[in-house]
Amino acid sequence: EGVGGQEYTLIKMKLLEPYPAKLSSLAGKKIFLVAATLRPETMFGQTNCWVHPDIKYIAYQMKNGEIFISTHRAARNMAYQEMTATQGEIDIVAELKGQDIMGLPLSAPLTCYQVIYTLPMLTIKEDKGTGVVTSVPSDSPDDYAALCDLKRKPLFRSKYNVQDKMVLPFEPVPIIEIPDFGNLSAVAAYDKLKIQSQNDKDKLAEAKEMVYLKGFYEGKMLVKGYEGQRVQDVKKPIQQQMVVNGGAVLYME
Ligand code: A2H
Repeated sequence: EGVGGQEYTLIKMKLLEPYPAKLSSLAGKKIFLVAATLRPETMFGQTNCWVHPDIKYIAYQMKNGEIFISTHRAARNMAYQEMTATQGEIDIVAELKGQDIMGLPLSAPLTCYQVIYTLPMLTIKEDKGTGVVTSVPSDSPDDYAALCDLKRKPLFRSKYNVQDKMVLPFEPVPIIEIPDFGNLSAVAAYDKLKIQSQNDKDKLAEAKEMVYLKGFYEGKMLVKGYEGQRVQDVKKPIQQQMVVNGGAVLYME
């Protein structure tokens, strides 16, 4: 544990009011679920936000008056990085379980969907990033598999109190073209390997291997403003664009 290692982009996904019971005392304040990603250039394709129903999260006060939601572990890292309201400390305003923040509407940077929802992902690790993951099913096999699970299984949705409207209208968005994989590389890899669910660990690892390096070196952007540019060339500029516009912050762990 500690600071200094991997740099992540923290995507700020703004919670829309009215807030749920456990956060109702925070009405009028800006609350963000923050998701750690290594792929800022894919944020044009966000379709939802993943939280684990059984993981504990906290809401806490940041330096600029905003409130972030993440695991306690990530909050501690942010405290060390002088991002929280009191330097080195965490001012907790709510303690939550993933299920308390399931099915909530969010506004996220760059995505074409005006409102996206928090949905359950059972493979989230408690000890990585913030415990909150943004979902880009076009380019992440894990995200596509988890979204397919929810779309196919009404019982899985109802178990976690997720409504159809939070899942069914959301389709992967073509944002990056990769030779041999087309414009929805995660979908192509998922189909090719006949992946069955988000728990298909080995095949998902293989799918990731298939698309990542090739995507980084040969992937070309399809989105407006970046058309035809290489993934490796737009990563930093797109990260910076979000940071400047208040949609993201940098975070180390
Ligand atoms: B990535 P690394 Cl498009 N549990 O973001 C499980 N997965 C987590 C996590 C956690 N606690 N925290 C972050 N992640 C995911 C985008 C993306 C990502 C794309 C393609 C691949 C990809 C959209 N989801 O990651 O072990 C986040 O998903 C492939 C591994 O630190 C984050 O980036 O390398 C990535 O894993 C960080 O994993």
